[in-house]
Amino acid sequence: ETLNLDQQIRRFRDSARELTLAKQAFHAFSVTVAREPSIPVYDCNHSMTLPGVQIADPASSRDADARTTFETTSGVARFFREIFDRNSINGNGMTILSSIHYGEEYNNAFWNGTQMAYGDGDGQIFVAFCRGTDVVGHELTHGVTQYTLGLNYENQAGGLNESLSDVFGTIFKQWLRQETVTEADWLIGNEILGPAAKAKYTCLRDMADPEAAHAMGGQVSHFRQYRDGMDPHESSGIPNLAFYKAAMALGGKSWDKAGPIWYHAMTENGTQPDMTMAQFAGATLSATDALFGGEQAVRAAVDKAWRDVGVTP
Ligand code: ASN
Ligand code: ZN
Repeated sequence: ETLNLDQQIRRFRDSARELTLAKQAFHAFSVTVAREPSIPVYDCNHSMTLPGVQIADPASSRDADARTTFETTSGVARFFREIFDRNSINGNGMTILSSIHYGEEYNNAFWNGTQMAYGDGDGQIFVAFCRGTDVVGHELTHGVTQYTLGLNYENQAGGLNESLSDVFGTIFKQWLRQETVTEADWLIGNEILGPAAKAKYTCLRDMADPEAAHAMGGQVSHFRQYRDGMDPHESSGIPNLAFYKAAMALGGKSWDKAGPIWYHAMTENGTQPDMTMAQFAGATLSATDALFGGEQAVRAAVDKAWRDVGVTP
C-alpha cells in the first residue's frame, strides 16, 4: 500500500489522537482508582477477633451500623481528599478497613495501627461508636498521624496526637454540616452518649472549654497544668483550646484557614515522635507563613492562640 504525503500525515494524526485518548483514559482511570480508596466493612459479631467477617455490600446492608460506618468512613476519605488533597490515611490510597460490633457492649472505638474497630457501647453510657461523625474522624486521624508526624502516645507528643484527632474529627463534623466556627458546637462525642451519660454530661470533650463540667473526660486547658505521664486525653485539652481560639479568631469555616495551617504543620515536618507542644506551635507558625505569608492578622491569631494556653511564653 502506497500512501501519498497527505494520507501519511492523516494516519499519523489519527494514531497520535488515539494515543492521547488512551493516555487520558488511563490517567482518568488511575486517578479514579488512586483517589477513591476502598472502604470494606467487617462484622466481628461481638467477638474481639479482628477483622471478623466481611459484609458483602455495606452501603445497602440491613445493618444500620454497617451503612453508617461505610458512609461516614467514605465521608472522611472524601474530606481529606477534597480539603487537603490527601489520598486516604497514608496519602497513597490505602484501603480503609473497619470492623463493627467489636466485643460485647464494648465502650470504645480505636485505630489499631492497621484498621478501625467500633464497639456497640453498652446502651447506657454509650451507643454504637460508629454513630459519632467526629468519633470516626478522630479515630481515622490517628492513622494519618501515624503516617505523618508518627507521634508517640505519651507525654506532650501523646497530648498532641490526641488533639490532632479531635481537631480533624471536629473539622470533619463541621464540614459535613457546612457550619461556620460560630455555628459549630465544638463538642467531641456528643452523638454517642447514652441515656445514663446524658443525665450528667453533654459530650466526651469540649474543645472550647476543656475543663467544662458538662464534659465527661476531664481535661486541662493551660500548659501550667501539664504533667508528664498525664493521659493524652487530658493534656490534649491544651492544644485543643489553642486550635479553637485560632479558628475563632480567623472566623469563617474551620477548614478554610485554621484547618490547612494545622494540616500543613502535621504533614510537612517529617516524622517527629517526641514533638513537644511548643515545637508544634512553632510548626503552625511556619505553616502560617507558608500558606498565608502576606497576612499579618493570620499569624497574629495563631501566635496569640498558643500564648493564651501557655504553650508559648
Ligand atoms: N477512642 C480512644 C482514642 O482514640 C481509643 C484509645 O484507646 N486511645 O483515643
Ligand atoms: Zn484518640
